[in-house]
Amino acid sequence: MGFFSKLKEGLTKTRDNIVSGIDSVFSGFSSIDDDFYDELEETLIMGDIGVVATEEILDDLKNKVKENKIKNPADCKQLLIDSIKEKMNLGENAYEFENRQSIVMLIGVNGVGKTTSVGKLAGLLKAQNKKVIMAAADTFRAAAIEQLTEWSNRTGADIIAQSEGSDPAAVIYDSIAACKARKADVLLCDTAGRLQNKKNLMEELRKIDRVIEREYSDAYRENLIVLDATTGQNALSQLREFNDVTNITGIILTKMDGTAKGGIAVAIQAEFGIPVKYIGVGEKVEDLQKFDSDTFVNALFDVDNGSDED
Ligand SMILES: Nc1nc2c(ncn2[C@@H]2O[C@H](COP(=O)(O)OP(=O)(O)OP(=O)(O)O)[C@@H](O)[C@H]2O)c(=O)[nH]1
Ligand SMILES: [Mg+2]
Repeated sequence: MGFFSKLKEGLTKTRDNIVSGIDSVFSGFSSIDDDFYDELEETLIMGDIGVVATEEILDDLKNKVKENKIKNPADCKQLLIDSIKEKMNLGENAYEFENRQSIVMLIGVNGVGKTTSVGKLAGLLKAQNKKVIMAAADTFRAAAIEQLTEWSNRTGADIIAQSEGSDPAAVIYDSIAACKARKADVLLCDTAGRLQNKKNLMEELRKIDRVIEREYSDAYRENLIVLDATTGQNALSQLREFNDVTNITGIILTKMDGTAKGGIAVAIQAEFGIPVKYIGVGEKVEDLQKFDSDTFVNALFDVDNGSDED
């Protein structure tokens, strides 16, 4: 199955959750009035689109309705789709790190898919003939290092690891040395999701930051937070916490296969202005792709995507 089909299938529950509700609003009203907008608002919020995004989308829709003198609720659907697409457009430099000598940190709470995403990203970059090194900076448990070693075998990306319990900043230090010696393009860093509290997390990330500043200050920095879509609104509070302690430059949204809460992608982007850069729809190396607002919203609304249908 191709990525679009998988995404579309993965978003089935989300679609049922949001789109069927929207469709019934569009068909249940004969005129565009306050009740119509209220009903639409409730449906979007129930679909995990979030309060902030919903308000912005509705303001935009109201303007478009006025401008185009639209009278029929059914004619609003396409305007709504367009408005969500615009909202989710990435900035131009979203993937700049791929073309630079860069260091990419993957952070996030326990079990969201950090290690898996490091492996999948390594696969994507290897396919572009990049020289990739993975840093096993989750030293909390031996299994994490083994898990990343498997991804190294699978993708052919190098791995730098120390033993369980060692200092994550020391692993980063070694990895930077390896990057310089081997002239690597991208350093992908796995991190631990089990830090007990915000203070520990802050200290660990600061220490890593200091090592990078000292040893690799010319590297392009990318800090990606990994969020599990199935956690819905909880993902927003995780992002808030991490954003307080470090400069998050993008989001990897995992487990978009089979969740009813895929609308969270829209909420996150609107609320924080931080782009969703990748989405995961499964456990295999090919199940991570760059986020594309057209593809995503088309899959969400079941609009045919001629270019990538399979
Ligand atoms: N269905 C699905 N499963 C995923 C996806 N991404 C990751 N997983 C699974 O989620 C589980 C946790 O993934 P990990 O990569 O180990 O998560 P982690 O954030 O590194 O976890 P810790 O190291 O324990 O903090 C694994 O079983 C993965 O296979 C996805 O996009 N879809
Ligand atoms: Mg892990």
